[in-house]
Amino acid sequence: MQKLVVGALLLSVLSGCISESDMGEKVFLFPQESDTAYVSLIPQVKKPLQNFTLCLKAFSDLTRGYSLFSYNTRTQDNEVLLFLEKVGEYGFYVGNKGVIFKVPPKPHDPAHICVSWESASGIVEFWIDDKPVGRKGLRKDYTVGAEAKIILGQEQDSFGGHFDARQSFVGEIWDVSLWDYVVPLEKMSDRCERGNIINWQKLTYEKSGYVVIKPKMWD
Ligand SMILES: *[C@@H]1O[C@H](CO)[C@@H](O)[C@H](O)[C@H]1NC(C)=O
Ligand SMILES: [Ca+2]
Repeated sequence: MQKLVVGALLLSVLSGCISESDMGEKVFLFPQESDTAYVSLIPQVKKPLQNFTLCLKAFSDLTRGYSLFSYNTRTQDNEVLLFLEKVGEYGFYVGNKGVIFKVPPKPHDPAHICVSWESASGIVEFWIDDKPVGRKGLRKDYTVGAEAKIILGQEQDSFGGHFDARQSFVGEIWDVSLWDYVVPLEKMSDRCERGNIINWQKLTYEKSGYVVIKPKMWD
């Protein structure tokens, strides 16, 4: 299985990453602060996760904290959560336990964020703009639940709800990918990211409230 996926990744590199659907060169734009605008991502497969890698790109000039990726199960808030705590400080949560990664603030550029987690060691590896920011540990031996609501634009405090406008995202998010294994991030090609759980080129989603789909302004 692992070999097949690596093969598929290689193939997509060789074939030059042809877009297969509408979101390929597009972004979700969250134009206003609200507690109603969000996008719910439907995973291609639902399975418990012992290892995963999440990548996304985002632009925002908010100076308060905001949610970038909120994955809740019925029984666990913040099952997986990527949250900007404040400018230059990212929080990453698994099973409602968090670690912080500090990065030099650069508020007016888009950020390319990749983070992986491995249950066997609990190690979280955090990358910004193709550079490692650090490794920390949390929730060793934990398994992330399969039945999840995956929300962009809002931070969930229940299964698919309890949003707070002060934690909402205002800006643009694109190229969201989720894999069910630890991708070697040093080999992550900027343009050929295709997760086997969430794949931007074959995205299934539901959007709600004031969310606009626009062409990418940045790669
Ligand atoms: C998770 O990764 C470990 C290696 O760290 C591997 O031994 C294990 O089989 C993986 N689990 C799954 C479900 O893929
Ligand atoms: Ca929450």
